[in-house]
Amino acid sequence: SVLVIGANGQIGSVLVEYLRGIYGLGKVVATDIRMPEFPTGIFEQLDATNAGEVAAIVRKYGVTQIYHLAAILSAKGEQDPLRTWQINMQTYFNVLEVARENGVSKVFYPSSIAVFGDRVDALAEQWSYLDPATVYGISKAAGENWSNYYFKRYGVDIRSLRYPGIIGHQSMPGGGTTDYAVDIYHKAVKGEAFECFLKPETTLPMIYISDAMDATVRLMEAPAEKISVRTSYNLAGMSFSPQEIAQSIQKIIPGFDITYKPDFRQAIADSWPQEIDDAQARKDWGWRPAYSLDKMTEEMISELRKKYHLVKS
Ligand code: VAH
Repeated sequence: SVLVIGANGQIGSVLVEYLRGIYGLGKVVATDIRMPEFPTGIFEQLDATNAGEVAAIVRKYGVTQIYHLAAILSAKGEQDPLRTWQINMQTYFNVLEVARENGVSKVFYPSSIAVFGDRVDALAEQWSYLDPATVYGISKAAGENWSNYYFKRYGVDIRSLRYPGIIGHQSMPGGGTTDYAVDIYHKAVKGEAFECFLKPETTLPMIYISDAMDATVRLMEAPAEKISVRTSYNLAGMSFSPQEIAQSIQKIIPGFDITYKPDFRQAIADSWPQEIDDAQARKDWGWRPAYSLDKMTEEMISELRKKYHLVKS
């Protein structure tokens, strides 16, 4: 079976459905700290900071792959730094040890563009220096190095992607700095104005959820000998600023209005690169993004209009 930890999250909730489509409903075990209102398949309540609980689930379902999608994100993580570090690291140590002790064949570890800091200017390369500005980014950079350690010392086959900001219509993000790029579509579709917590020209690396899912499974399905990066692969979809995504939306919803009221998240965004060089992922396992900003906008608006029952009759 495939175990997803953090199945209620922005990525986890979409990844569970994507994996069920590939491996079958009975082969994917979704878990999170709270039961969802409407489970759509096998779901177990799991506090991943508890090693015994993680081990019990792995044994109960004969887990062969673990996707670790639980973490406190960049903005929320700054409210209580030591708790963020403790939760983000303890959950991952439990995954690493349970995988090692139970012969789990593959582990997916999500890293982030948040591992890059002020030493990187506009373009983040695969081996750029990591000086993360947030506790979340510090925990992700540490997790990358632990992944590399468990691969080299114990042979645990851990694979990882540095996700850009992920944008999708299926789930709401929580506590991130890139979350504005999801909220903006919901407001536009409902005919509401959007107040953006970043400056209009703040360009950030982003990726559409479908491309993120495709990249994740493509990486996990690649032959082990193709994987040359055991910390974490840079992954790029597209880069845009709030004013550019607003302009993309206004091509379909001309009356859409945006205002700007930068808050503490501006400093987090300013510490991140504007562009990502993902040449290594393209070379090693054939990564190619399929979505441009306008193609994503078209799909986000049409999907959200359905979700809000606003489809033009
Ligand atoms: C965040 N969406 O904003 C997450 C992600 C690239 C950003 O790590 O914290």
